[in-house]
Amino acid sequence: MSAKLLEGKPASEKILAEVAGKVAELKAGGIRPMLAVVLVGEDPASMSYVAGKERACARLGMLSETHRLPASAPIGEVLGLVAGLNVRRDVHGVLVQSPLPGGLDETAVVEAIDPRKDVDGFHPLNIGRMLAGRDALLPCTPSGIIELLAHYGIDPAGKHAVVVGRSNIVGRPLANLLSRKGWGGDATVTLCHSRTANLAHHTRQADILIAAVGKPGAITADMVKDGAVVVDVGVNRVPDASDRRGYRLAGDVEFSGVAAKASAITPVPGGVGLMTVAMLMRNTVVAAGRA
Ligand code: L34
Repeated sequence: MSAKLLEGKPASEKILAEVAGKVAELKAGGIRPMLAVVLVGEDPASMSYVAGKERACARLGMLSETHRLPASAPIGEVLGLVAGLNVRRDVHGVLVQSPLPGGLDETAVVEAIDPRKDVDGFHPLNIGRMLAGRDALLPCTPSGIIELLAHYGIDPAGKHAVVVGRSNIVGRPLANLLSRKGWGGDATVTLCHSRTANLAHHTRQADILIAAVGKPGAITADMVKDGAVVVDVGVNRVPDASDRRGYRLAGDVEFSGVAAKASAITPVPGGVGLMTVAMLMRNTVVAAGRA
């Protein structure tokens, strides 16, 4: 089998076009959607993702502002910044880029964000609403994966989806969305992680295999069933002297071997990452529309 490439570009462009329409409606009503991003420290990958989010806002005619703090910023300063953004009427979405530098309590920061402005969907109120199957701001990477599958006509209903990785950002919420009732869900889900015994035994059962491990080459061809749909969430920087940046991007999936076996596979870059940004834009206009 040779896999179909599930490119993020067409799927994300369709969502961004819808979002652009909503931005126009909001502007006609006197509301200009605004995303505020908090970036603590100078992690190069985080700086690049945040730049991508700013570009997406600008392209759609939305406002954005990025608040940069040094890695040495005390927790009180981060919390104070968030508190200020919470009460600003012109700010509709607030996002604190993860990971925070060591020593800063990520949970405390996330819980300080006004749930109505929590466009990452990380606040416990939004997580709880998601778990209960209610309307909520949903986390961007997991909801982006659901949208990506739908765009390519892949319906998880009745399929066995195996998620590898249990992070709060991706694996855990994605397992929930795939198993929930109705559109984009209805899958039977297995959630694997670093303590899973015989990982390959589980991944080989997957009709839809999602790799969200953060380790290049973690999923190899022998771990994949013939004809499986493979979604690669990893964005790993691998040192590469032949690249002008000194690194290249690699997913969690050993691409060439797995692509030979799978029926469909997402590329890295150009796959899930683009969906994450598109869903963030959608959440921001949703939050602005409710303001
Ligand atoms: N708070 N922290 C918070 N919210 C998020 O939604 C994120 N995430 C993850 C890391 N921390 C976060 C992101 O924004 C991962 N992530 C993210 C966003 C965009 C891209 C990848 C990850 C992306 O655009 N990837 C491009 C390549 C980017 C590059 O060249 O480095 C791609 O095509 O995959």
